[in-house]
Amino acid sequence: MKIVDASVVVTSPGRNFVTLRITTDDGVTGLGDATLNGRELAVVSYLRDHVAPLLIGLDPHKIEDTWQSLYRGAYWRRGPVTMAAIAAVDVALWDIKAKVANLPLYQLLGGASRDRVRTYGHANGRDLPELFDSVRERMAQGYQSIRIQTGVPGLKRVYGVHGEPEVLQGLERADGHPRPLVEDWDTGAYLRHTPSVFEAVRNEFGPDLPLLHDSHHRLSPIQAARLGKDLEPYDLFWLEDCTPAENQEGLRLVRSKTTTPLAIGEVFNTIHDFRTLVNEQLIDYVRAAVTHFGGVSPLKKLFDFAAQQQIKTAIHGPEDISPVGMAAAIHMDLAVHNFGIQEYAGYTPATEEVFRHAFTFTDGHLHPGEAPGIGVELDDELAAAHPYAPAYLPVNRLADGTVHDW
Ligand code: KDG
Ligand code: MG
Repeated sequence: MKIVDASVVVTSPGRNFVTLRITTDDGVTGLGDATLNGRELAVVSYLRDHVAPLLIGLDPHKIEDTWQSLYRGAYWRRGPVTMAAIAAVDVALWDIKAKVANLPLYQLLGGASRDRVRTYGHANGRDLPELFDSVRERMAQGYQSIRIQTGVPGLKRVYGVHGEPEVLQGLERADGHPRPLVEDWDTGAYLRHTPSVFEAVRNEFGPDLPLLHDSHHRLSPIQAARLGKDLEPYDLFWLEDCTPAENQEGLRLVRSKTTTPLAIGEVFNTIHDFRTLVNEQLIDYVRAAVTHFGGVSPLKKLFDFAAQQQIKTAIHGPEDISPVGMAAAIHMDLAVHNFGIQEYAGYTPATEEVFRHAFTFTDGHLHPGEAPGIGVELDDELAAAHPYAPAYLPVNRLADGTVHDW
């Protein structure tokens, strides 16, 4: 069996998605997600110009060898563009291998370790009444664990609250060029406000509902330690990305001051980024995405490494991971022993039409389905009806104009 084609499809059914399709001489196809939010076309070029020509003629079954040759052979290792491109190849090859075996991917990863995959959904509101409505809406959709994000008094636009669709569509074009939206930030106001939000949510929804929160890389270690301590009475499932994720050693201070569980790693690309965090057991959940970590093959190695320190998995699953990347994640979730939770933001109806998938969402739980492979098909005609649209994530500025981590 040989690879005869590797082509890239870019589609934007509400947001941009980049998909690699690998085809074999037997006519078997495999899909891989290569979406890198806000930098999509860099990965398209990496795949089209540099990777696709190398794949033609290779045996699609040689997944590990292909992965190693793309990772080591380029010499320039790591980084989100490289690892998203390698991830797309890896997942497409796993898709092909599982289709040829006539098995859903999870069967090749060791088989099911559970019946279904627990998820969490996103609730947000500018104020408490809006937040409570959002929590009720998520619960009505079946979610049994909920991420809480709110506005902060005095700030106009805050991460996780004001909606990504605006970010995509509301690009400022004063001089004809797209510009990222600017959000504002005040760490003191955030630290003073956030514990009162969780107190109110606990009073409204009781002690049992698992609650999560994402600080989105905005705090220094001492600030993160304070927030973790202040949130302890509200029994969070986790506090996510409390400090900029690359500051691994900073987590020692946070960890020594709080028992609030910590989750980190959605912007990490390789197992090396987790080394100190895992070896010193400084976190409780690894958040890497199949799509940005080089695919299923390296993520399985990370999960096995994390398991030695009783650290659980929590694959990144925002709207900007395509249904292809999500499907691969759900197969891993079903199979690995140290599964923790899966983030699932859901998709727009237009996205569901372009990407038809076997995975299902019922009572707050996902299941990958029993279709051979990862269980996703891409409709090329519908994809072409949604052309690429330039998009940026926002930037964050303090009151005096200083750029802050977003
Ligand atoms: O593209 C950026 C998003 O993926 C990120 O902001 C989402 O932090 C995120 C999360 O936890 O889902
Ligand atoms: Mg996050």
